[in-house]
Amino acid sequence: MHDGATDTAKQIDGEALRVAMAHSLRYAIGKDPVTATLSDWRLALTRAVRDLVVDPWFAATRRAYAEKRKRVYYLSMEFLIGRLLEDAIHNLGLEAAAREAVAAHGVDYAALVDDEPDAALGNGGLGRLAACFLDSMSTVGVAAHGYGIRYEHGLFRQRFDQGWQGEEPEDWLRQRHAWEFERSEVAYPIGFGGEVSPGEGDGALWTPSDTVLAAAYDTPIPGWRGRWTNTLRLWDAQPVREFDLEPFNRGDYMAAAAPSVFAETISRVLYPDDTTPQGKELRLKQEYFFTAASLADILRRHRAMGLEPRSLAAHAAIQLNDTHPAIAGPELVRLLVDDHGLDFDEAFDVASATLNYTNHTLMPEALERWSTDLMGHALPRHMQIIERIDTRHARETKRPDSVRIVDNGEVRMGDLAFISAHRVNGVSALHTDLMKQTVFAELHALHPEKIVNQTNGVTPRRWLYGCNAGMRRLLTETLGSEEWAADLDRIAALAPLAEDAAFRERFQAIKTDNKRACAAWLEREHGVSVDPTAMFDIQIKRIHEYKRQLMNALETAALYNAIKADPSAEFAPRVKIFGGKAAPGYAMAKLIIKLINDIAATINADPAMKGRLAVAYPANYNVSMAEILIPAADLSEQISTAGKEASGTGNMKFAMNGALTVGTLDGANVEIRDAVGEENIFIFGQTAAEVLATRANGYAPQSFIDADPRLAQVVEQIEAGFFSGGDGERFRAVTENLRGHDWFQVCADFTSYYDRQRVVDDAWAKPEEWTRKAVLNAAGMGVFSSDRTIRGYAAEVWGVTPAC
Ligand code: GLG
Repeated sequence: MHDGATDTAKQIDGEALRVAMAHSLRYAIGKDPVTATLSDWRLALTRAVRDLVVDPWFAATRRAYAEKRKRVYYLSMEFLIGRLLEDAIHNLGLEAAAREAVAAHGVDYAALVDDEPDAALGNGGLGRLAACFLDSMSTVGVAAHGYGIRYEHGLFRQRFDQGWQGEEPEDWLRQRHAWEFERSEVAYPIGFGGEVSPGEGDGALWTPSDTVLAAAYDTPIPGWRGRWTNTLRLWDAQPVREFDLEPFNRGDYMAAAAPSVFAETISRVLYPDDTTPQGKELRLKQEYFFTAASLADILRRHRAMGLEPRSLAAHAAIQLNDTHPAIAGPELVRLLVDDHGLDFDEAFDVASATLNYTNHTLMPEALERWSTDLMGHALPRHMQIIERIDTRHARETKRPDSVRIVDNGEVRMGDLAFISAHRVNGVSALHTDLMKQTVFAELHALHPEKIVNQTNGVTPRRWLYGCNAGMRRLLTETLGSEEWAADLDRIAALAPLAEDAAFRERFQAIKTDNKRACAAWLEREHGVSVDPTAMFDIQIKRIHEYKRQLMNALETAALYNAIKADPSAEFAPRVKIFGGKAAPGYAMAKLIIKLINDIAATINADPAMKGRLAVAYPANYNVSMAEILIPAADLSEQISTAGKEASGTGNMKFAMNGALTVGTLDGANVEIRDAVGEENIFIFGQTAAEVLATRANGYAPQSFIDADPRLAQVVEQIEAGFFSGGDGERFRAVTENLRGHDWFQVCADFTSYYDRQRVVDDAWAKPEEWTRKAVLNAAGMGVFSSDRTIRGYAAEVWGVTPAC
């Protein structure tokens, strides 16, 4: 690892960048400075910065070829990349120059950066992980391509109508996407449906009934200081021909445009549900579309290097991000057998030596299954190959009945991915253990070498260096250079400084500044005013029952009751902040959003709560909002039912920025506790094993409600319409569920959670001690850099040696 900021990135000063910006504005954007809008200036700066990325990008590509580097292909249905301009500026060390250049044009830098739309091509953790991995693969120098879909509409925009979630389409591509390079010369035909007739040997001839084109768009992803740069290639679905001439000539213009409507639908919109896949034909087509295009591209590149298809695994490792691209197994076999003449067994050996699969959830409803009818209809040749893979596996493992990919008229994509993969990984130590014991128990017994753990991480460039300028300066000064951003283990040097009062004071001052900025933003953009000296207690993530935003809301209401009952009682002043979207079809999650907003309205309207308790739920949580909230957090809520959150990654971002965690022993929380020390984290609730035992012993949530009057009171208030203008019906589904089923055991953990929050209050009352813990949290976060994660995949999954 090196120090210093020269490297491959071209150094450029403010004056040179000013000139480059002026040139781009004129000749790339076609605007006169006299009439240029903020967006025009942003596009001009983006183009100028992109120009600086191109040379290091070519250099990395040439080096990958020259050194015959094995390539990594990361196939993901989602890349939640957010904004790119500032990230690139930071990675390339251009911030001072960019600020100077923008100011010289009389434009406000913060406003310019803020003008960029978020690229929201993902739902939540899974998609954001893919984005962090892109950044880390470029930073550590893994020669890689990300492959995904260039959705025209990313995740919907959320608004609140009287506290109810409403959805609006997102249209980030309405403006030109200034980072990408359109590669109209790279386009592959992708077939669907049709007929299969026998071919030679194991081969077959598939004649699809419909075909679309997958057209490539490339975005360069520069790593730290441009030492390495990779490519994110997103596929856009286009018609093979725009028009059917025959109906057009007849004057039937709608029918004439039909092929283009079908094709464009495929990359039109991101499915907005992250845990319950809909068995919709369009979804299957999206999955096949981008997987097939990516594999065609991978094989083309392999052949272009003069290599035989048989040798693919020696030169390429393909990572399947969840089961979404699991059709890669059968598709690769199809290409090798039908197009390249390998026999089936040989082809499957190549495929299963090249592919790897990451599992992100144990919830059975989240593992994809496709009906054999749908699969056989949409992808008839693949259905044949899937059956053959299934039969071969059953024969080889001599277990014909226990594990079948095709079962009960369904194709089980988790099992298909497992069997087609060289390595299968979980995303935290606990999750990987549970994978072995539950969903993949039988397959694990048959293939004990396959499952490995790779605990998630997050990129410290975006989630510390980029979003927390105060901490960046403090760390750089304390650690002697900016290199901590690419070597986060160095942050461990903060640990002894936790005992230094002067250091603590500076650390705390940064947090206070961030909270002030966050409060100003809440006021300006969302019309809520909060006290920046109160504890900022934040839960931001998708709204899901297992993540238990409901438990947080109930605790908030119980705290409100307690303050009302005894105004002199000492509770820490708190601002509870929620952020997150519910899948549009997930009724219970949407009801929970409304409940949070109703509780918020009641509390915020009560003058007795002034300076004591406030609730904010800013609408439309996204990556850019996270970049404002996380640096301002004192307390991070990671309160899922143990055994349900595979890893979590928000938990890491918060701790890195000096927030303390209140959380269950779930996912990566367990490893965070190990890293920061038990006394510096607030753990509560049942363990994963206890959750299972509670359920096995006939869980009766009502008995927990009866046992805790604080919980009972809140549930009764909700039933009486206390928070909802007397409407006792509104939340009936919530309270009936709490009393009757409560699958995620909110009631079982409530008491432990409430009591732990009071321990948090006590800790808040000792500010020096709190800050000491906060410093120790940040100091323990080296291991949660996604650079560490990527080095782990490189060594244990892909068999590649990073270049940097
Ligand atoms: C999943 C899991 C998270 C995990 C993330 C990335 O639910 O616990 O951190 O993937 O591995 N659907 C998700 O976001």
